[in-house]
Amino acid sequence: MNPLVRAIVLILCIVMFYGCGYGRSDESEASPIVLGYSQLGDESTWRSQNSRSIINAADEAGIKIMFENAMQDPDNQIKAIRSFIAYKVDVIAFSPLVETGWDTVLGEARAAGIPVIIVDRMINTSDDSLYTCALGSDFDLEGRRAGEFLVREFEDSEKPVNIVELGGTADSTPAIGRYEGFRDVISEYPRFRVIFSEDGDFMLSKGREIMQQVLEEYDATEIDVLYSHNDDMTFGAIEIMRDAGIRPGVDIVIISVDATQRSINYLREGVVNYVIECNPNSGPRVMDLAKRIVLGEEVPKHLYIEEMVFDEYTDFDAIADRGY
Ligand code: GZL
Repeated sequence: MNPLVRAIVLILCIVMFYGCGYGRSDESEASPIVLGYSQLGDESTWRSQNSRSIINAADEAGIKIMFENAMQDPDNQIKAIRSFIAYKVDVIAFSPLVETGWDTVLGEARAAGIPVIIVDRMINTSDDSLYTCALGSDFDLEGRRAGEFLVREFEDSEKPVNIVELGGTADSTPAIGRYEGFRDVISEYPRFRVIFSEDGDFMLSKGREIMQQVLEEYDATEIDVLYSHNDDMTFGAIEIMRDAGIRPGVDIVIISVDATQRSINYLREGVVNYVIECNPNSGPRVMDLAKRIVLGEEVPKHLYIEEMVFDEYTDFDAIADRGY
């Protein structure tokens, strides 16, 4: 081949290879996409289902996944992301335990030309070029829904309403949103008073411990509402209430977030009064985004998962088994 023609062909190949974003021209002909996924831990029923959703969806999508569980340690997530970079994966996805501390390692991924998808929770950064897309829940809306339920539930009385709050992991997006969204609503009504709020890390054991502590500090008759940032902490608190002769859902109104099958069952039995869904089944959408990004397609910067609420008026026979 004429040297000039060969040079032109080579330049065209290079332009085509790098011109479509992240180096894949046609998925059908290339080897499987390699996704590095850093999961934050295994702290709750919700998280276990989220991990199953991610892993199963990768398999169904024909994506090779390197799945690392950080066991609630953000340093482990940073190490995992660095290993994905060293391995030269096609795309990185992760659910950040907390919102801060990610700029450096995501800067390394960007320098390596590896796109990043943020899943479930969010990061707090001034540089949104550090990630290609974020798929998660609207945690502020979840908190607002909890507050709006209380306003309706207590609309017929003027007496003070004392609230105990079991918060999620400090500095995590769900804990921040559920805390702030809730207060955005109840702050309009001075009679709603949060008398106790503590970080329970979304864990059943800590929900138990904190409720035990609350009942040492307050008489049960002083508590009107338990607002819990996730079902597992709710389940721990219910155990302690029952041990103390308190009727959960009757003596104390209970609001819980996630909507696992057990919380739906408790709602049906009147043990819990309001359940706010937080959908863990993001796997298929993560894999679809990964494919589109690797093929060089533009994707929206922020995507939210549709979620619903359940209360005593819910048609329980119409609800499919949650599966977790
Ligand atoms: C919310 C998710 C939270 C769940 C908890 O998207 O990050 O973490 O609400 C889980 O159950 O532990």
